[in-house]
Amino acid sequence: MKKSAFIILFYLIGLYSFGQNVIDTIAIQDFEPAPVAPVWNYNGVLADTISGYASATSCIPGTPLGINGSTAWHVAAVSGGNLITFDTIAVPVGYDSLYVSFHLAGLSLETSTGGPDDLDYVLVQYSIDSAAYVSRVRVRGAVNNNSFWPYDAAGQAIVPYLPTTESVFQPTNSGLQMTDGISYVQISFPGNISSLSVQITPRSSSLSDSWLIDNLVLTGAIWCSNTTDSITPVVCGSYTAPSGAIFTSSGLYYDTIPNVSGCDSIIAINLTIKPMPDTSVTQSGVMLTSNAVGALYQWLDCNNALAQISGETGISFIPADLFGSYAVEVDLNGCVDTSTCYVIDQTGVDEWRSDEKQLIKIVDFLGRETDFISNTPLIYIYSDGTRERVIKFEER
Ligand SMILES: [Ca+2]
Repeated sequence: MKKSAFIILFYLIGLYSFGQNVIDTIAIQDFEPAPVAPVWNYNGVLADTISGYASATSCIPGTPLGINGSTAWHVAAVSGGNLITFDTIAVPVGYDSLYVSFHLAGLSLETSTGGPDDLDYVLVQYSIDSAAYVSRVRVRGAVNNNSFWPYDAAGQAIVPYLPTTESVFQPTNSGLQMTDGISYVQISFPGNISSLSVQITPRSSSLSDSWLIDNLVLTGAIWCSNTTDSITPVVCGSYTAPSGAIFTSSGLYYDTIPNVSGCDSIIAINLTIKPMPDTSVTQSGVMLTSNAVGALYQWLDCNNALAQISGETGISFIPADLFGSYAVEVDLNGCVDTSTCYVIDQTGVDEWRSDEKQLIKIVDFLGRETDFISNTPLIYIYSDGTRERVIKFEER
């Protein structure tokens, strides 16, 4: 069955917007044996990597050595510093801002005391667009030495890329530093730079002064606008929304698709679904009658590529040929569908030799039952299913 006249009327009623921050990971180094993509590669040799959880004899037994027990970069007893240069990343255009961040813990893995001292540090430097490296953040052990803290300590070192001077972050007191220990470092950059490189140098004077670094990430952020549209489709049968959702009844629906900037386009769909016409046909003798009520009809010749049969636009149809196959195209308020084909075979009917047949009814050429009318072509239908075309002329 073909379905046509699929009428969709789009009305743009309104357009307004609200924003959201779209965050993309441009590069990441998680220090795993098989690092996740997009990998932020580096030059230099990591002093050590370590995974799992701190031992019972450490300063914080059971605390993760990498994020959630994963692998981290570990530096202890490297008095000259373990300088690692993370590759220059070409920044894709379109970001409003960029962030370099990593997670940090300062521990003593050997003993229940100890931990990074004032002279131990993690230095973070950056280079924008291949310019000279700028020393921007230095996290130190406590002013009073022998401090330690896990990845979930509360202290943060969050700075913009300017000024190009070093900011120092460190706790004051010795021992466990859940509040002042710096566990997160972040430097923000404008989105219009072309490339960015970072150097990180953890420095540790002894085996009881461990720096643990994990999940170095370059993040791109875009502030984009959600958009909201409203459409009023009027369709036949069912409706496929822009997202691909299919609706089969009228109503108000909301559909969400990505817009050009990566935010959401939220579409209010005030949907009207019109019913498809009934395409069933009742066959009575040689007469076919569509069961659709109140529609437009066009009878078709199935043996001639569904060609329209001229003038046959009534609800009922009696073919002129003795043998044929016919269908009806029904148009109900603009929703058009076509019936299957029905075979009419009158070759065995001899309407002149049926003595017993009785007239059942008279129909006009639109298939409507009627009384006898003179000077008008009519069809007589008999009890044995045969029919006769009759026109009687009367003088006026
Ligand atoms: Ca890791």
